[in-house]
Amino acid sequence: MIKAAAALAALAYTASAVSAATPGGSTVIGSSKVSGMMLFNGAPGKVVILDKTEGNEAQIDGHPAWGEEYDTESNTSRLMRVTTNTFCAGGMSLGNGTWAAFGGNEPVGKDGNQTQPRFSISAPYFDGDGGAGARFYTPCDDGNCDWVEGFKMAVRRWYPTVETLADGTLWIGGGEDYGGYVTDEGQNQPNYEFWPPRGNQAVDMPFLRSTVPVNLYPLAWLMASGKLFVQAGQDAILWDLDSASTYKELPSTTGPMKCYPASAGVAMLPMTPANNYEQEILFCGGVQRPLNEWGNGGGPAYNPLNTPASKVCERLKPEDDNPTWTQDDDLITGRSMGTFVYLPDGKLWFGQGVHMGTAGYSTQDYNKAIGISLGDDPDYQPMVYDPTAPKGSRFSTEGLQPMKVQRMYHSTAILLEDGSVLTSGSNPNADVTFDNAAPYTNTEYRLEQWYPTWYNEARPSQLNITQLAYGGGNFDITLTAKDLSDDIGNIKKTKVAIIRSGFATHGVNFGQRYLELNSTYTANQDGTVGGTLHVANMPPNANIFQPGPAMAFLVVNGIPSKGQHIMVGTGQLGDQRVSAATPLPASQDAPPPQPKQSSKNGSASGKSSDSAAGIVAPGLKAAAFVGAGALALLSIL
Ligand SMILES: [Cu+2]
Repeated sequence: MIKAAAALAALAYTASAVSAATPGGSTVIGSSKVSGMMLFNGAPGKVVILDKTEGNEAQIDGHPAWGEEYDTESNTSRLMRVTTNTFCAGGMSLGNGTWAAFGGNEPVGKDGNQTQPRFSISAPYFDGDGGAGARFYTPCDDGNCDWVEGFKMAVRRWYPTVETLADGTLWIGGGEDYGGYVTDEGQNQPNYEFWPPRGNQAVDMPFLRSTVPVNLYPLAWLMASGKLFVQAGQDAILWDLDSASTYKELPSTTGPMKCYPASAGVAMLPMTPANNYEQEILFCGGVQRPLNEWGNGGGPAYNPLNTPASKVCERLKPEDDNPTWTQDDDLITGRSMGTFVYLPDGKLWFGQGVHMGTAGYSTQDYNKAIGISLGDDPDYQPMVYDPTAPKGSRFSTEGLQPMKVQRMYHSTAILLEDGSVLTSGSNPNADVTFDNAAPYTNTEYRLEQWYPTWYNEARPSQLNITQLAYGGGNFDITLTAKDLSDDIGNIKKTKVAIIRSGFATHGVNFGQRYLELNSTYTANQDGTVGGTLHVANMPPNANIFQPGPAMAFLVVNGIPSKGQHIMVGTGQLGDQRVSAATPLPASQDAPPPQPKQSSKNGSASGKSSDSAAGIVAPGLKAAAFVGAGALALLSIL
């Protein structure tokens, strides 16, 4: 009897150990049907995965599938219709909630070979030319919406970067006509264009000519002034989009190469009231080799598999009066293709990638065991980076277990609503491959979810906001004793974080931003634990955090609520109706404990006790996320 009970208990323990989330650990939650070369969080509980054209087993419309929407709560998915070759596209969300994926490759057959005749849509994959492709997806409620194709950019772009602008339209820059390890002058695209198109012509950008050969997926962020910061090779500029000219040449770094295929991990550091929304970019890892060794489209002029990836982290404030590259803490282990993902608490998860070599693949004789991969020795150990920690202690692996699945070339990671990180992909092969001698270089479909150390803590209530304006009125959030973990002291440690998780591909989550809203508080004056958080709208400058979809988290003492999908801005392209910010009331602490007395009339901060609600600027309608996002594709043409 006792024995049976013990056996049962052991069984129960095993079962829960398998299914439960281990803080600091991870779980393989299922498998995608297409390999996760591109990944974004498009709607509550739903991520979209895009692959390149290849021989996935899952079929749609008589050809292999290359797109999928995966439900992270039910672990079910539906295939999506993507027919033009998305290898290696770039993408981002527009200010109206539509997602876009631009560029890629010509039609290919098996093993990525050109179709015969070239550019024909033919067996076995029946894919179309994605070189200048522009594809759009607007999330909807009914599980039926899909990619809409048939639009074209002005030029072909393989490896383009996409950044949202202050009016919610897109900047699409760089890339090359056809694939290659690095850019060749013959097929470089030293230019950019907009979507919706402005005159249907690419605008010349000399910086993308002078940075050949290491300028694919140029690293670009819109800055508070409206200038575009662009980094490629070891150089950097601020670009004036209005005059279409270089506004300022920034110092070059002597540190590692950061652009693809060196593929450093990059992120704009969280913008907070405490740092006055200062914009600082962090670059970690990559590969340090002289410019003349990067070779050409066919492959590198050195053997990357013998080259350890860099540990070096550098920061730059592009709009400082005198911007300088400053050394940050080293990565704990060197990394190419490492990926930063914001966590709602204001720290950054860093994972994925390899210790040796670079992104990309090419047929060489370096190491046949790993097929054609130019990177090796995957790093399974995630780190957490705390930008506010004292120097010397910013990276930590404390309490973090190694991940289970390698994430080499063509892998991705994205933030989920519950504050965990979903990782997908890895496929350093020209086509679906299961027979490399080193199995970790085979095509990978497993999805693995990583859990922050606070994952199982009691969480504050989810916010009930749907839309945020730029400036204008403030709104109140009622904080219960439960939200504050029964400790009134936590009201001082409460914030609202807005995160755009962005469009993940090739080790970069394009468009990723973190902004803490300005806030003050009024603690309950009656001695009970609770109060009101007074929260400002977005700062009155759409360059700081561009319009479009994002998630909002209530964070109390470092523990976040579940993320609420919201719309930042009007939900439409064009003028975002920026207005001056209304000052917040001064914070009011709880009175010091008094001798007990009757307090029938003593309750009350006098603040609204409504549940949290987003207040938007006058003239804006608070719209549900899907409502704001579901607009006719016509409006972006
Ligand atoms: Cu690629």
